[in-house]
Amino acid sequence: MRRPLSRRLSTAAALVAAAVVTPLAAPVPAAADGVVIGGSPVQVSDSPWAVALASRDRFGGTRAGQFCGGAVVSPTTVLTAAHCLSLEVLGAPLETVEDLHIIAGRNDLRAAGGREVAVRSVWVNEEYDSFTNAGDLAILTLDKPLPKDHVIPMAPVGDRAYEAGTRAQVYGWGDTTGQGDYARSLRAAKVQVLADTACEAAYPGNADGTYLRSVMLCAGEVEGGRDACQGDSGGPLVARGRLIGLVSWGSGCGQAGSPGVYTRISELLARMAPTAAKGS
Ligand code: 4AZ
Repeated sequence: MRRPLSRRLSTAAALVAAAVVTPLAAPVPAAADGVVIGGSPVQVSDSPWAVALASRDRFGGTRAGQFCGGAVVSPTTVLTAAHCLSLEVLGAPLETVEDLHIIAGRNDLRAAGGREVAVRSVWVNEEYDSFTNAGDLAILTLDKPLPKDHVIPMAPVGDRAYEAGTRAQVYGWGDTTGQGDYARSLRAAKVQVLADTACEAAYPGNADGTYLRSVMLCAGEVEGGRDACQGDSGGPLVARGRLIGLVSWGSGCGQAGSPGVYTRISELLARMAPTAAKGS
């Protein structure tokens, strides 16, 4: 049975609401599609916390309606990007999208397998600024719990996983070439956490956007070539086995001098309850 989405505030969401607030600068929002540039296929069984966000009603059934990514942080909680749920991306108000669901445990979007779980409620960060892209976070509460082994811990404030030079991987079913060649199967690209100064230099506040180190995370390769892209938005950036970012925005995909920008997970945790901040 289909149920309309609501924007009921969960406890976690309320905590986050209190938290992710503010920041603000000016970038170019990431699109509704996602692509991992310069990546290679991975088994979703090895990264079960990487899920697809989908609506066949809005995006058609060819690729099971996939349009963004998400990260499983509790059996019933998936983090994604706020911009994935915008009118611009959905082409309709969120409240009217009745078949929003996540797809877990499925490598090939054109095959069966894994599970599709309806989204029961959605919390979109009220502070998300579609012009600046700051606060690009939404929390989905699932209708039924996923197995516990799907959950990835979030890296707390001060975790070494955020240090520049740390190897990371970004996951998604997005465009793999920048030409609209959307992946059938989950892919991952090896990137590294870059110094905030790299993104501040790339996105100082011009038309491409403004990088805000307090709420965003910079990752990619200095020479380009490996990056997230359209369709990967909302998907996980993982380092040291922990979630450090969500695909958010950037200028193009995989271009030298234009790193990927991610929603910084520690910002979220820092504003949540102490127990959550410990990653438990
Ligand atoms: C997008 O449009 C998008 N290269 C996502 C990530 C990046 C650029 C665009 C980063 O969804």
